[in-house]
Amino acid sequence: MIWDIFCHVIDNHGDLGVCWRLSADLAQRGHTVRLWVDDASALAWMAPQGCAGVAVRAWPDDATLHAQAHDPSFMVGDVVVEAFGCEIPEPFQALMLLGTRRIWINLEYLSAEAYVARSHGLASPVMSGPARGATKWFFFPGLTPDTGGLLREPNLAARQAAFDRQTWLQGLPLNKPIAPNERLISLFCYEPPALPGLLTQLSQADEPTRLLVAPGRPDAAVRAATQALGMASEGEGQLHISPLPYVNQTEFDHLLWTSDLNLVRGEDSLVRALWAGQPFAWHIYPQDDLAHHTKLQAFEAALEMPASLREFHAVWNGLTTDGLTSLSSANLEDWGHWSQQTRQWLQSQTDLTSQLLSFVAQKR
Ligand code: TRH
Repeated sequence: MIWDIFCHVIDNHGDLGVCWRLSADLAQRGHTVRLWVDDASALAWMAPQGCAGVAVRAWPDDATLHAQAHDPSFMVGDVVVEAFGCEIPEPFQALMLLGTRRIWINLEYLSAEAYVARSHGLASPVMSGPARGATKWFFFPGLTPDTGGLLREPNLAARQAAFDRQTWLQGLPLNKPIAPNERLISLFCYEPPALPGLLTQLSQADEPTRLLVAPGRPDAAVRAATQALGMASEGEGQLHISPLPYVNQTEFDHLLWTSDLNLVRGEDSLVRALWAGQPFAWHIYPQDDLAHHTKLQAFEAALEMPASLREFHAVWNGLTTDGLTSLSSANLEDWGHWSQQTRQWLQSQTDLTSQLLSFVAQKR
């Protein structure tokens, strides 16, 4: 099938990260995808190699849409996906009504809250605009079989089985080589209030830690925290800080598979941390109305997270100002055990792209 996927980048990298991953997964399963995006700049590092079968298109302006409307060779895809509630331009909606029926999917954000299973797969009648009377279908990613599932490419497990951690580490551009006994912690976060507490804890720990810091907001947050603590920017005591460059999505997986603890954020890196099967903690995207507190608690409950990891999440996400839970070997071992069990449970469910394909087949 031909797919038109619309992505509006609000902030950060998750909107494009998810849309690219879905597009590439569909293309690898033999579909043709046009990814319409208003800011594709992050693809330069996220997916510099592109993907056969995916054409990235600028968000269509009026002139483009006018030209398309008069171009007999242009056909709207069999499936149109509007990601995360972005509004498809009205002239494109008008084109969607011409010819054969298109399936219109509203792909939503991932959550473990109860409304997800209730709303997944529901029809949403279009009440106004040129597509008035048409139907959109809600498609909700989720953690249970009664939702749309999680993105998981068919070759992921094989890639993971063939991965060699040591070889990969040797190719990582670092400010100081990693010692054999160093623990590796990857950091991809916003501005966690407990970041200074984390740096202090790691610098005073019994064993040495290498903090591998993603560029952008995580790097800026670590710089601000070291400055506030009067700590050297490369760390002190048992902590050594190494800033990383942006890497593509495949390499980002390798970082998560390699690290002894992954501190991830947002939506897509959370899912990749789940597939990595290593201990991880989530810095949830903060919302002004504190809706992220409920979302975090639903996630913890759905995945039956151990109490010590919930405590870490509460402090890391600023729900409490208590001291940060210790990243002791015993805790990491516990969290690793839980993470592997969780991965196994999630792997037993059908992945998002397979579910989306079945859903579309059923609605056509
Ligand atoms: O960037 P994010 O914080 O995106 C967020 C969330 O999606 C959130 O739910 C949404 O509301 C908000 O954006 C607007 O985190 P996320 O979702 O993990 O996306 C990051 C993407 O960037 C992911 O696909 C992984 C990718 N990535 C790389 O490929 N290489 C890198 O070096 C890094 C740091 C990230």
